[in-house]
Amino acid sequence: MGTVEPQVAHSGAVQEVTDGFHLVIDALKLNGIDTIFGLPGIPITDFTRMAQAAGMRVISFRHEQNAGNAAAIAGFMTQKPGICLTVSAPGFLNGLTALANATTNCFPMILISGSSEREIVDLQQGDYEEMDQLAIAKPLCKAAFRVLHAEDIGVGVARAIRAALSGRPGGVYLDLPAKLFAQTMDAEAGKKSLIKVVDPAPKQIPGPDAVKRAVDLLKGAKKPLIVLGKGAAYAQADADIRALVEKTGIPYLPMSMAKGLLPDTHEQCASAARSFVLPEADVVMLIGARLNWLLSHGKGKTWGGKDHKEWGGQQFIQIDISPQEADSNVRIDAPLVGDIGSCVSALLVAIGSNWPKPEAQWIAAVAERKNKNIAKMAETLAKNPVPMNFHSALAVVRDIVKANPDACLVNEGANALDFTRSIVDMYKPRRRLDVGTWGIMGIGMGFSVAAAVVSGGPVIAVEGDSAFGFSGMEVETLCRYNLPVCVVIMNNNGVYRGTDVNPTGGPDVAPTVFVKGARYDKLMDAFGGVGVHATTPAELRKAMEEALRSRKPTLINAVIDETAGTESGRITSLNPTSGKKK
Ligand SMILES: Cc1ncc(C[n+]2csc(CCOP(=O)(O)OP(=O)(O)O)c2C)c(N)n1
Ligand SMILES: [Mg+2]
Repeated sequence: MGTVEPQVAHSGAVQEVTDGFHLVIDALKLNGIDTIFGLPGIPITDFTRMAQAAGMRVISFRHEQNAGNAAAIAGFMTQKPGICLTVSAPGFLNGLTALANATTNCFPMILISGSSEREIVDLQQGDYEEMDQLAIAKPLCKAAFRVLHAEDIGVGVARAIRAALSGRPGGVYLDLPAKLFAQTMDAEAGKKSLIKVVDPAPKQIPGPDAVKRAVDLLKGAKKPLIVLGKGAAYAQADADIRALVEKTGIPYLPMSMAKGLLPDTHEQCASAARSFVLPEADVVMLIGARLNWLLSHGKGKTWGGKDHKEWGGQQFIQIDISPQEADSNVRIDAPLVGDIGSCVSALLVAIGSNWPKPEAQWIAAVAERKNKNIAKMAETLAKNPVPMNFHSALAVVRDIVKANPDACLVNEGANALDFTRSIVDMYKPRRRLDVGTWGIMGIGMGFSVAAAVVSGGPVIAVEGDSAFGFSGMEVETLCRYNLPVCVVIMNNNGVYRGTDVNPTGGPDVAPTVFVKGARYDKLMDAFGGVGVHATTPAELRKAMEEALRSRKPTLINAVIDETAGTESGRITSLNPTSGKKK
């Protein structure tokens, strides 16, 4: 229990007192939270010092958005809420994008922000960094709380933890006005006011009827398919999920961040036959995957519909912790509501030990497509064009990840994202960390820092040159904490490509184009890390091997053919096109 200097009470007796600073730290520690990602300033500078003095790991960033992204992904990796700590108004706003992104992705995090004086803020009298932060945070997170009195800190922290972790996880905002930190109270009473949260993410057992309905539907399937989402990865029910996939023998598709839940090289993995299995399947079991845009809303041509709105012929089983998820886009025939671990283990019991494997014809058809596409990809990967392109560079990354299956792979960009997702196989759960539901740029260095801090192991970050720019200053953070992160920048001179020209012939370059031949590696040199300029796959391989061996913060500027990418990577079709004839 942290206490401040003893105070002499009127009676002359010495009274141990504590204060808001110490109570927040004690409340977090009591709940097993040992790391804070943040950025100091008024009113939380002393908080960061005291947290470090109390034995917490305090990781300071150069911009709050990166600290917030770090907290969010730490939450995803550990099932403990990641903590992001920011100063009032501008710092808070900088953290807010990460909080909203965490909520969208169902990552548990708590954004703790200092705020200015309530009396002044509420009368809009122009305080230092004045802002009604609670009101602004509310629509962007799962829950938002403010604590005004030291004796309520225990409850405030407990409520934030429960809200972040229970049910569908998400982002929580905790507003701590400056005055709270200095408030004192009797240390013993303070200690008693803290809450160690019991069972913060209670199991939610699915109803037996719902389990039976799901199993009956699966039993009748001729061409079943399982889709694993990042909810399935988050659940940490890895062995049971694998058992369910293997006992049923059903082909499965991992969504991006579910890659590695089973090794991508698993014989039932249908990733390489995605465009075949989605329209062909008759019963699809979604495990922690939502039918949002990433799955074309469960309808349209991707699913065998004739136009973009028509449903395919599939029937769906959806395992989700939220009872409101079913029917969000198309009919869900068998919703299975509960936590994924409980749902999957209930299914395992229900399917028993002699579940019939899917029809051989279906398995063979999937295998044929898959093997054809894998062979085609192998041919492309074997080429060694000059200049290097995404494929020849990623063939190297693929080998390095295979040799280091425990490494986390952070990934953002457009082409740099899509090609990496399809080329680089993952072998272990929760190792692939990427742009998630929103396809957001800027997660790169925040995720990398957190992945290294949380796992203690190596991290490889494959970054588009544009994507990297959103959080690039955090390479200093990588160096400051000496983190084993190897950043590989797929440098094609711009957003999607480096070839656009200004149609007016004016002096400004096109909006998608950057400085040609930029040397991102020199950024790393500036802070004492290892910077490497790589123009061939051999140079890239050597630099990556060395980075993984040395565990030194490394940035490799991989020079990629500037003509190699496509507009928006694989989602070109989402670009609105002008209705006006050219
Ligand atoms: C916060 C945010 N801003 C903008 C975008 C739009 N956007 C999508 S991908 C991308 C960058 C693509 O370029 P790069 O990272 O260099 O990848 P490349 O396709 O060139 O490999 C941008 C700006 C976004 N997704 N998120
Ligand atoms: Mg680029």
